[in-house]
Amino acid sequence: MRIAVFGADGYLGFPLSLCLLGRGHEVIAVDNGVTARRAACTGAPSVPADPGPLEQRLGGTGATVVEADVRDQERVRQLLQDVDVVVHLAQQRSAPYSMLSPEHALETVSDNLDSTMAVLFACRETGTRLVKLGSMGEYGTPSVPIPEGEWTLELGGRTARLWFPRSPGSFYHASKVCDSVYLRFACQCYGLTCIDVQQGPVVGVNTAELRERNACTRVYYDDVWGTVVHRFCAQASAGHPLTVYGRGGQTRGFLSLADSTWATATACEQIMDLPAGAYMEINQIAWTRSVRQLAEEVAALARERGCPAALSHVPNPREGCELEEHFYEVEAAVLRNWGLVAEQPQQVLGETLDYMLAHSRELRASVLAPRHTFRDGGDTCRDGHG
Ligand code: USQ
Repeated sequence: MRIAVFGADGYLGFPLSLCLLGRGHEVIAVDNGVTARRAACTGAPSVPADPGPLEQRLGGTGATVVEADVRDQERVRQLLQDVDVVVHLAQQRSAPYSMLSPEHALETVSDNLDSTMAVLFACRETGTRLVKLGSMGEYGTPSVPIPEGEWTLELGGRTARLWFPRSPGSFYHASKVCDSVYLRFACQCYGLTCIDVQQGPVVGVNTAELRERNACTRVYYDDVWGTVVHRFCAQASAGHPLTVYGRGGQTRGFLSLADSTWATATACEQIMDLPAGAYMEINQIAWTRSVRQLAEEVAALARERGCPAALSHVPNPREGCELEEHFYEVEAAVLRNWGLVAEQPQQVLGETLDYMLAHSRELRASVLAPRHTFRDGGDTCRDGHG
């Protein structure tokens, strides 16, 4: 199949492109380099700091690399001619970034909306099927199990198949809710075919294809772009306490980078079997952990490697926007049915820690502690990072 990957230079996009190529697909890898520029503005280097130009990193694979802004409707229409499936990853993907200031909130919601609308209308015209990366954070943390797809509501003696209620915890997550609303409607109205992948935080630095090419993806560890496990591993490697926000009972559904690329590549193949007009939601997670448990596991692995790692419960910068103790259970039957054999947390955490230890000299100490809160919405950012 011909598959376009929008956001191919990101943490997920690059390994996904390699995975699709490995499965024999033709890949059009599209990016405009904005994530690296945004990260530079918040003083946040990735590890490695510069993995090199995408064209070079995909050299010899047969992938077509295109520099393009996917908010540009006309450009997206051209790019999707004769493309079977597009994977849309080209969005602002950090919850903390979206909470830095009113400008960052607006940038997040408008960029994410513009790109989704451009992709949606191009798909309508070209008949390209869409695999869209959403977020488990669309649902928040309700005190009941989160179903996969629609659920049955009984009210007033009647029943209805409805969407599960959304409860986003940042403007970023809210932008993902909007994406889902527009895409579901476009499937119903225009006969678009879409898999909306509600994914939990992705963990890890490696996939089979990255290992084979001895290549790296962009891994962030700072308080704006770094996700929790990458931060804990970087902190342990740099001798910094592991910053558990608040009580640390925040529980999420995680999966490894290798499992995420496998699952998204499988979605690209499975979507061809869906009837036109189908809108399918999947919950892309493999295992659940609380933040506190993760910190304890990373600290234990670090101690095994001779690093004296300690936990520090710091005031939660997301106070008021997330619960620190809650019930969390997620239905994730689709991935199981597709045959995912998930990598185990112990292995993924150990590998990520070893990666950070190997790069410990590159780690920037100033971005390891939280610098911004969700509620102050801008002043620290303006003061600290212009
Ligand atoms: N946390 C800590 N200490 C830290 C950093 C984070 O305790 O140093 C906690 C946060 O308070 C939060 C949890 O860890 O409760 C997860 O935070 P995160 O930064 O790892 O992930 P999040 O902001 O939720 O966003 C990430 C990705 C996003 C994706 C989302 C899936 O950046 O693109 O959509 O995970 S989900 O979390 O299910 O919404």
